[in-house]
Amino acid sequence: MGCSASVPDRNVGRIGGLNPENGGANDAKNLRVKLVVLGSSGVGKSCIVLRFVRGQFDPTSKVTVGASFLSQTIALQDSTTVKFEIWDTAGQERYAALAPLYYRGAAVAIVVYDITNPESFTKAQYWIKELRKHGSPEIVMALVGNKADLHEKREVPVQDGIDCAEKNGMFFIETSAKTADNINQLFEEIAKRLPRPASS
Ligand SMILES: Nc1nc2c(ncn2[C@@H]2O[C@H](COP(=O)(O)OP(=O)(O)OP(=O)(O)O)[C@@H](O)[C@H]2O)c(=O)[nH]1
Ligand SMILES: [Mg+2]
Repeated sequence: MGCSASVPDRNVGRIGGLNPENGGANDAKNLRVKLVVLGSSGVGKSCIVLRFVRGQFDPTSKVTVGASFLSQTIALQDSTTVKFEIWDTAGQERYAALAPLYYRGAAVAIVVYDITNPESFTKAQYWIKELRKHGSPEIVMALVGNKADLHEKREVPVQDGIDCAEKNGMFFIETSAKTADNINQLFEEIAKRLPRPASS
């Protein structure tokens, strides 16, 4: 795997990947996690977040400037609640230098590409490398192939996504923010994979 992530040194009070300094959990039943969404411009990051948080799809979604913040809480079957504090980053190249501000200290990273756009898949691999080098060592990472509704225009085979995720110890899923396919599943699977604080 060769993960050479550097460890942020502000780890005091840290519980697994949940960093209280960044709004992490401090209660075994009510988790609060910082989540960052990364990927090329136009892959559908904002639409995925909007679908998850508001249940809506915006076909005229505007490019994100800097980053936007939204939060959403879900309840799991074991009665744990997870509050996702979501940083939806801007994919345009001019904002690339800002990304560390958002992924630093994040407990979860969702790396998104568009299944109709191979360049976005290449860029996703760049973000994965970046996260492994500079993200938290315990970060939970998901690789998401979005726009799965456009299957007739598919250019990135499902297997390529599966292989890339497996190689990097990530969870993989294809989604459609347009049809809502697998959007809730994405966040539920992430929630299940979060390190839990030991109950005292
Ligand atoms: N067909 C289809 N279109 C989608 C889907 N998700 C997003 N889109 C469209 O793709 C375009 C870009 O979506 P955004 O969510 O704004 O993209 P983004 O990744 O946030 O882009 P930046 O903010 O520039 O980084 C919009 O026109 C959306 O309507 C999807 O699942 N299927
Ligand atoms: Mg956006």
